[in-house]
Parts: sequence; C-alpha cells; structure tokens
Amino acid sequence: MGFFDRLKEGLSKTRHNFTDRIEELVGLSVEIDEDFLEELEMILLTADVGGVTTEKLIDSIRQAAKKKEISSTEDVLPFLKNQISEMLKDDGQRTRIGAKPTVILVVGVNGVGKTTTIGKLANYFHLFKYKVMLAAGDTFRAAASQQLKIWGERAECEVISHAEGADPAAVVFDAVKAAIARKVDILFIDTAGRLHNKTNLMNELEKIHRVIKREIPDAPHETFLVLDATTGQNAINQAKVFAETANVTGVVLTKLDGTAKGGVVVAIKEELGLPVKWIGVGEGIMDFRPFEPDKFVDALFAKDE
Ligand SMILES: Nc1nc2c(ncn2[C@@H]2O[C@H](COP(=O)(O)OP(=O)(O)OP(=O)(O)O)[C@@H](O)[C@H]2O)c(=O)[nH]1
Ligand SMILES: [Mg+2]
Repeated sequence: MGFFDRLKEGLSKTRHNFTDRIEELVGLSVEIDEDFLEELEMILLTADVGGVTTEKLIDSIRQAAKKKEISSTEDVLPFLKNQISEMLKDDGQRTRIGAKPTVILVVGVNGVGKTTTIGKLANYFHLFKYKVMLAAGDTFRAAASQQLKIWGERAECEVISHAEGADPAAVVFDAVKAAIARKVDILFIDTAGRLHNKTNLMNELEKIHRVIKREIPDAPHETFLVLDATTGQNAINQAKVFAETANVTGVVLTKLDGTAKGGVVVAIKEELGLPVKWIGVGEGIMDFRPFEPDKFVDALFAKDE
C-alpha cells in the first residue's frame, strides 16, 4: 500500500463521519439555507473541528453564498476543502535538525503515544543515517524505560536510563552529556505523562529545561506535544495547558487510524496556532507520517471506491 492509501485508510473513520455525512446532506438539500448550515455545523462539530473553527467555516460559506461565489449545496464540499487547506497551511518544516546534537523533548499526558512516537521517529531518522539517542525521562514505571529500550533496539540506537523512581532531570543530564560526547545527531527525551496538575508539570519541565540548557543553551530545539486524536476536544484542552507551560514547537497527533475525530487537526492549527508536524496512523514502527496539509486534506476529502 502506498503512502497516500495508508493515510486515506487511516482517515477512513473521520472521512465517514465528515465528508460522507456532508455528501449525504448535500443530497438532501439543494439550497444553502440556514437549515442546511445548521446541519452542516453539527457535522463539523461532531468531527471535532472545534467550535471557533466551525463558526468560521460556516460563516465563510454563508458569505460565499451571499456573494454568489457558490450557488448550490454541491459547491460546499469543494469550497470547504479549499478553506480547510488554507487554514492548515504551514511553513512546511517538520523537524528542525541542524544543531548537533538536536535535542527534542517529547511531552504529553498519559497514554497518548509519546514513547511510541519516539520509537517511530528514532527509526525514521536512523534510516536517514542520523545518529540517534533516546533518554528515558519517564522514571515513574520500570516498564517505561523497558518499553523505550525495545524501541531503541528496533531503531538501533542507544538508550540512556536510570532505575525506576530516579530523578528524570538526572537522566536528562546524563543523556545530554552522553549525546555530546558521542557526537549524536538527535537526542529524543521521553517524559512521564503522569503529572496531573499544572504546577507539577511546570516544576518538572522547568527542572528538565534547566539541566538541558546548562549544557546546550539553545536546547531543546523542538518540544513536541503528543496528542491523542481519539480524545477530540479534550486534546485541545490538554494542548492549552502544555502550550502555557512547555514552550511547544509542534504537535504530534496520534491514533488518527482509530478515530472519527480527525477534524481536530484543524482545531489545533486554527485555535491554538500550533503546527501539526507528524501524525500517527497505527501502532507499528512505520505507521506514522510527516504531516503534509495538502495530502491530509486530499485524504480527508477522498472518495471511497
Ligand atoms: N492505533 C494507534 N495506536 C497508537 C498510536 N500511537 C500510539 N499508540 C498506542 O497507544 C498506546 C500508548 O502508547 P505509549 O507510546 O505507551 O504512550 P505514552 O504517551 O508513552 O504513555 P505513558 O508513558 O503511559 O504516558 C500503545 O498501546 C500504543 O501502541 C497510533 O498512532 N495509532
Ligand atoms: Mg511512555
């Protein structure tokens, strides 16, 4: 299966919940009237495009209809596709790798897919001949560093870890030192998702930042916030907390394969101003993609055979 087909398959649930339902609605009504717009609004909200973004989209359709840029409901789908494409446009930079070592901190709540994402990215960059190292900054469970080590073996890269319960900042300290000494290209830092309140989260991240910056003042070069697409609007709320505390440079949106809430991509960009850089479409090592807005929109609006 090719790149586009896998993405398309991953997005099939979202597409059924979104594009297919809009097509059904279009089949039921010809006029772009308030009833139609109200139904459309419901569909967008159900796909987790988000309240603010939905309102914007509905309003732009209303305006376009008024100005006769679109005349029947049949024009709505292509019009929406265009609007969403515009909203998702970004600078095209997936990951800034230039500094040596490039330090990438990976944050996010419990179970969203941080460790899996690091495994996938480690393998990806290893395949492109980068020297990768992983830091097991999640010291809450022994299983956490074990899990990272398994990914490390698959991606053939070294994993720096301490015993369960150790100070995450101490792991990070060792890892940064080791990354410099061993001339590593990219150091990924895994973190625990169990810091339930904002104060704990802030303290932990501050400490990790301090340790990193002592060795490499410009680092972390990227801070990826991992969000689970299946949680829809909840992912947006999580993102707000992390955006306030963690200096997030980009989002990795996981589990797009198992959800009908893929519209959340649009909300993340439009409401939080955060670029989605990578997307997860499965549990396997290759089940992820750089996020390319055009391809994403094409897959979202694709027709099923
Ligand atoms: N279907 C699907 N499952 C995924 C994806 N990414 C991760 N998972 C699964 O989600 C579960 C949690 O993934 P982890 O990588 O352990 O999540 P984490 O954020 O490190 O979790 P904690 O360390 O407990 O905070 C695992 O079962 C993964 O296989 C994805 O893109 N699609
Ligand atoms: Mg983990």
